[in-house]
Amino acid sequence: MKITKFIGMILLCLIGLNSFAQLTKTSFEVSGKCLECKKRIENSLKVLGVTSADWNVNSQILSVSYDPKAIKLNKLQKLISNAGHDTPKFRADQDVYNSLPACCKYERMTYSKSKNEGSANDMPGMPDMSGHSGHH
Ligand SMILES: [Cu+2]
Repeated sequence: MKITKFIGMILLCLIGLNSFAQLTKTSFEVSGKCLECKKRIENSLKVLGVTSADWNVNSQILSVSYDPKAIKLNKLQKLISNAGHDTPKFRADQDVYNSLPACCKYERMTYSKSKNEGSANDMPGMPDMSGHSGHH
């Protein structure tokens, strides 16, 4: 594959550039299934500011090196979700997900839309004192 050589060359160049830019490394979960997904995910981050993106098909963890002055973490995740893959912050559009090849139909990430911290029924003093169950 010629393209891998090409990408390799680009990566080598970018490693050279690393000494100039202040890079941030981060990793987060990206939903995907196969090597096609890996290509899609990594290609979605071939943008200015991102120096490397590597998605692990087994752990579903994406490792990214990027220049925080050029691109924000939210933007990274948005780009990936635009490509059809769920990220912790952005859910891929259902239509985009539907258009993925059959092999790529990963399990959707679950998002807790609104965390109702305070429960509606506030019960004062829950009688749950562990180790105090002795009746006399
Ligand atoms: Cu796939």
